[in-house]
Amino acid sequence: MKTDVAIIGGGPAGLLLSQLLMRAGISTVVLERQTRSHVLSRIRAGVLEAGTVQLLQDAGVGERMLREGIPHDSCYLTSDDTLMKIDLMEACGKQVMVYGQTEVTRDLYEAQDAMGATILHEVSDVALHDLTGDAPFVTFRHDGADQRLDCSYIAGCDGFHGVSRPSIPASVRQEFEKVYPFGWLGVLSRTPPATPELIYANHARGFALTSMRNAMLSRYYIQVPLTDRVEDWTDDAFWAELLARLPPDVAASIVTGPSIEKSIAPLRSFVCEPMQWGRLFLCGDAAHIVPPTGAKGLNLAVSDIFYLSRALIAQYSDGNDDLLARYGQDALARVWQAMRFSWSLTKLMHRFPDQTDFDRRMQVAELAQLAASSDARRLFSQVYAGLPY
Ligand code: RFL
Ligand code: PHB
Repeated sequence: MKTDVAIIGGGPAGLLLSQLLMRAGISTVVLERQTRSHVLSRIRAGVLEAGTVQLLQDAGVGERMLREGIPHDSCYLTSDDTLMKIDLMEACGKQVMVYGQTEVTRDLYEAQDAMGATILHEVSDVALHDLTGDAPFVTFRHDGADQRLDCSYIAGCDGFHGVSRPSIPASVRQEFEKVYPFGWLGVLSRTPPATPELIYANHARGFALTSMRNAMLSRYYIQVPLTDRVEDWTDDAFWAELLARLPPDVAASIVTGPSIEKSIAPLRSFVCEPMQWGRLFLCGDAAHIVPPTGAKGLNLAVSDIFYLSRALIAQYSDGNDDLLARYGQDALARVWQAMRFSWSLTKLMHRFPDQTDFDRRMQVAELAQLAASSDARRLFSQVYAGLPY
């Protein structure tokens, strides 16, 4: 098999890259370890930045998102039951869009099918070869047979546990990591959302978040110790804990119901440098992980794809590889800004096991500054709604 760009991973990053490249006449093959239904069963991110919304439209996959997505002009932060509105529109002139990662991925699969894309599912033993030469190739098993895919470039879009990042020699790779001492227990329920806007709550019992997918689908999270297992949490226990962490009037408006998905995600900040090695380019979670506070994970995967698709299209259309040579540099500049924002919002909104009274006063002071200063709200909103590419 032969293609221009081999894409490892058929999550949102890999599919969006394939979609943008195919529209520019560049051939791709996507290799995905899981079945399509498995990829589409993962409940993850929910908030799209303005730039993500634009790029999805440019990729020809914006129609359903514009019809069914919910534009949000603001979000709320609470601290010990005091509610603070951050008006994104007023602060920076941008909105965000609530539209689930599952739906983005579904739209991408449909658009790719319509274009006759080659997406191979249930591939195993993927290995990358000759990355620093000008004829790299990928070997893998599919349908019980060993296969070889020759290509000009490889995009590593295979998430945090994929094979692409470890294919960069350990001697050149530098990894930056921070692991947080808690996780998020998330519940999806077929109930109307509590409030029109998202609420990030800092409470003495721990962090909580109210979010949604649509008018009849709510998404809620609570901070839990890393030792908790999802089986330990009955629906009743989850709802009781969520309500206890929200201001009483918000808690009173929550409609509870059976969970249709329940999972615990640990919180981690992680960056791999460089993001490129020879003909291999890392994108999305393969290169970096953010804690979900601030919803930057999916949006960063999309901004990586913006930089990489632009660079590959320049290379194929006029032979100019300047943008490809600086892909990692361009992507990382934005990655570190989102990294700082997610880390800082995580520190601001969670109760840490070793938190002192002094640390708590620092949170209170920072929240007071956000409440008092339109400059502080502007800086927050510019990153929350999405820095420009
Ligand atoms: P993905 O979505 O992980 O897709 C990678 C794909 O690569 C496949 N794969 C392989 N394929 C072939 N060969 C291999 N050896 C392979 N190894 C892996 C995988 O099966 C998968 O289909 O990465 P991508 O495309 O970079 O997209 C990034 C986003 O998915 C991610 O940043 C966000 O979902 C992060 N994230 C969240 N972000 C938010 O903004 N808000 C959230 O609420 C939120 N919740 C989450 C999350 C990430 C989670 N993970 C990864 C554990 C909840 C979880 C549980
Ligand atoms: C979600 O709706 O899943 C969501 C929203 C905001 C976040 C993280 C997750 O910061």
